[in-house]
Amino acid sequence: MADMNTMQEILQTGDGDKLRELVQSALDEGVKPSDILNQGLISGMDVVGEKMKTGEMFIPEVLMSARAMGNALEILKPLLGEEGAAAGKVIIGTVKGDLHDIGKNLVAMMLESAGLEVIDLGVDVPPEVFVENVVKLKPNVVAMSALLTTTMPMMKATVDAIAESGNREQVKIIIGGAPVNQGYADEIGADGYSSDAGSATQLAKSYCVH
Ligand code: B12
Repeated sequence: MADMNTMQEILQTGDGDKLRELVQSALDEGVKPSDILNQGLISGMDVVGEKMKTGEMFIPEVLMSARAMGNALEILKPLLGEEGAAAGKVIIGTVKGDLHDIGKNLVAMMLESAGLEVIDLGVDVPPEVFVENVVKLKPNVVAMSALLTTTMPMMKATVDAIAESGNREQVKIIIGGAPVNQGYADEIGADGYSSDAGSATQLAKSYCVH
């Protein structure tokens, strides 16, 4: 029998090859891809998130888990597509002037693993590039990351640019990154803020599932 607890444990060790094997054998046993995703991988990543908060796991280990999850997702992605379309579309990027992307990448991976379609615009993304992609891709959610106090104002500039383009009503805007908080989100007119990748996923999903 496929054992979801083992899957969660292997995810925490960051062993991508072993995790792929476990996912494949669960599929061979007839376990539904969405059950593997939710009970094995996402639950496993929840534990990783908790351990990160309590200081039991450090960033390099978290990244290894995230990468292992990415490996396993490669197997599941096409199969999940068969079960139902992505629950929503998110564009994500680190704002102009800011090159920090570890947190953004974690958030992007978690969103993907929650079944959302994620378009990653990368780092140093100017407001006009966010706007172009809102127009072109019509996402449900725009997610912005900033790690520097000097680049936080770019979040406001981006919210304003989206509003000026006439698309503000069509998207929800969420922000995150160490210097940012809920108060800042309110101040610049963003729809939401999350302090970590786990709650970012719940927030984004709440804006996607209709
Ligand atoms: C790694 C790092 C770097 C790396 C970045 C590598 C990379 N590929 O990202 C390098 C060495 C390149 C770097 C460069 C610089 N850095 Co730096 N860097 C850091 C460091 C040590 C860790 C950041 C990190 O990755 N954290 C781990 C991730 C997982 O956490 P996170 O990003 O906060 O993300 C989580 C949440 O915030 C949230 N989240 C993140 N994004 C989003 C988005 C959304 C939508 C949501 C909902 C949630 C969310 O979820 C994530 C996962 O839980 C921090 C110190 C620190 N402890 O934060 C300094 C820090 C951010 N850097 C700092 C500085 C000053 C710089 C430089 C200016 C240094 C210099 N003089 O050149 C340059 C700037 C370069 C630039 N233009 O961006 C300062 C910023 C000070 C400030 N208040 O502005 C810090 C705080 C260090 C310090 N104490 O001085 N840095």
